[in-house]
Amino acid sequence: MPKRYTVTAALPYTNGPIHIGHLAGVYIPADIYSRYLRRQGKDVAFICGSDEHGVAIALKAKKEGKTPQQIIDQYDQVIRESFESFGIAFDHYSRTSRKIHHETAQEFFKILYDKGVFEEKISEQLFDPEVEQFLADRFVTGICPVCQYSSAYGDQCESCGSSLSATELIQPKSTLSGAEPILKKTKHWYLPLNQFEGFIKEWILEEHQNDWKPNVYGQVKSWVTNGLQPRAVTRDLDWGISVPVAGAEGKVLYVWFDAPIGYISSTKEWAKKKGLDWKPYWCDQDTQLVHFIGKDNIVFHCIIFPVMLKASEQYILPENVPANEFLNLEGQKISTSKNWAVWLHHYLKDFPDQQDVLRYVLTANGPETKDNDFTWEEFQARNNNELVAIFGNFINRVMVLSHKYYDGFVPKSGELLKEDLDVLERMAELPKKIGYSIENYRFREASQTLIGLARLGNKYLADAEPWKLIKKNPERVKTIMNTALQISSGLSILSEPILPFTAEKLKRMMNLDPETLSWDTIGAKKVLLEPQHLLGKTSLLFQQIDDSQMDAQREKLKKSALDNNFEKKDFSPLKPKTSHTNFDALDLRVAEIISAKKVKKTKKLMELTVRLGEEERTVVSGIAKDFEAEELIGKKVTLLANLKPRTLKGIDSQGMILLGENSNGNFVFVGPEDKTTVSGTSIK
Ligand code: B3M
Ligand code: ZN
Repeated sequence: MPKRYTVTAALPYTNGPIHIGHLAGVYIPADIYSRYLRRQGKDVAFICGSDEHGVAIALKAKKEGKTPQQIIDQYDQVIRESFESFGIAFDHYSRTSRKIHHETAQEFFKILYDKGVFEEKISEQLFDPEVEQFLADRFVTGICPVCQYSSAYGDQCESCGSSLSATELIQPKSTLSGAEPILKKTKHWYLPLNQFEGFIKEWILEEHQNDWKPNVYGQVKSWVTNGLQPRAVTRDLDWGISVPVAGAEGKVLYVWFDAPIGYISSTKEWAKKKGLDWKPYWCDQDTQLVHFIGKDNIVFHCIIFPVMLKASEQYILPENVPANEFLNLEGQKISTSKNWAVWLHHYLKDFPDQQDVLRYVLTANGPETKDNDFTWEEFQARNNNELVAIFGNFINRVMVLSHKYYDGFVPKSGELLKEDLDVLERMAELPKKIGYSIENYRFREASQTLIGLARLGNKYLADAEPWKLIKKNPERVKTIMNTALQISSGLSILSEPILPFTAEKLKRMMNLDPETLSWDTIGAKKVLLEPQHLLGKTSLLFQQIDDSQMDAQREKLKKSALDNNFEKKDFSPLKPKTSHTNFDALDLRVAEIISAKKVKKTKKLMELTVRLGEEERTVVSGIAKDFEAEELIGKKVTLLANLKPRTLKGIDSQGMILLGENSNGNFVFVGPEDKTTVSGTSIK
């Protein structure tokens, strides 16, 4: 048993508010886990903070004509409020712009530097000649060399998840000016991940084969199989933490170098405030360190940060990194830029005091093992059929009957019959069962076991029918109601990690002292409510949600996405003027798709056979996410037919199909609308 727990949740970038995807993927699971541990009397530090450096923030500031400082101050506030209102109970929430973090990150860099860990290299990097700035990370986009996605960033492709260097991008383009970057020499410090391959293999691939989630383990494995490369941890940028060594003037730490150190600086700040020593939380082998993150952060938390920790020779390594997959929304990827999201501050306006409904739905349907879809239909169904009809209904019946029969005083139980003993027995098993699920990061399972207890209580009452017995056998009814009240108290205790607001409310209704009863009391089958205990006032725990509310939400989503796409879409700047000769050099043809199949082991690529008059050719196109193979057959498209062939995943692609985007950002064909167009003919 570990002595203490350091639980971290990914530091959100302060370049926008947070949405349900963040909550489901990271913050709710982390909060449930920490709340549960605290209830078991464990020493827990649940740590988070705002991630305030990096290009994403510098870019947002440029776009809005503000300073980065204004941007981070604005969103740090919004994000804090969202967390607080959803009951995400961090022990500490800091900011990476604080002095303590700058110092901690610089010190960390210095330790590795002094140990000679880094490689110092002068290399050619992308440089925007128009704004005179080096381009890294999100300052540059281009075609992903791995999956051909057209808007990969300079450090990562969000489509296939590959981690990239800006110079690997095909047809790179500056996001600042739209200019084509040139190469310019600059010096940087590299973390030689390649030298730590053996360490990662032994530590994760061998030791954690069975206890890490398959999605996490699998990603690490494929990284290691592809070979780890040295990675630059410094950048030429004017927003960030300056590199604390001579010869690095004007350079800052790469945001992914400083951000995870933010967990440490936030812990330091917390410990100082509490008069504690921070060190055991990061350096003592008896501490269990757990990182809650989304799947796009796996490489940083499972490879890069652990290598940093290991190389420093003074920190512990994470015991687990239970990364979640993504949550989609109404069948589409959640997207900030397309405004396809449910923002927490909007939700709260429309559903005040219903934080637990969202907590519950996002837990019950959490993307634990695969990407999942959030729909308003399911939200409504889970609220009405589970929270209202099962949990709320049970509590309401118990409370109303207790007030009616006994003026709110807990009746004394007579002899317990088999059916009473059975339910109490089953309740006594739950602390262990729910605890096991939570300790193993199976929060969906935990939520269903919890609802199972309310279901059990409901069924118990329905079978015992105290309302029918009250005249004939009032003594028996006392036992039934006493038993039902014990179950209600059990629910108020066990629901706390998942439904903290409901637990609070329920405890008030039952007039329970929140601190006196523990999970152990339930497990030990002790009486939770003594006879003659006076209950509090009854109120409804949950409210029915009707169709019109859901229609309104769906409408709102569609409308905001449309507005956003038409009014604010960032169209890439027009390219410089070109000559007719250049245009004439392109041979555009009408082509008919005659067969299609997905390219194995890729997400986006489709292998197509197209007919151009007499001729048939193979073309590989990145459309597999937007079309099914079957629907493509017979479609007429525009083909750039005289492009030099290119080999993609071992297939020779002879040409390029022209594509546009619809308002959802999906690919659509641009081309011959008229069905009579003959394939093979030139497009002029
Ligand atoms: N700021 C990235 C993200 O929001 C990020 C996490 C940092 S955790 C150290 O995806
Ligand atoms: Zn890619």
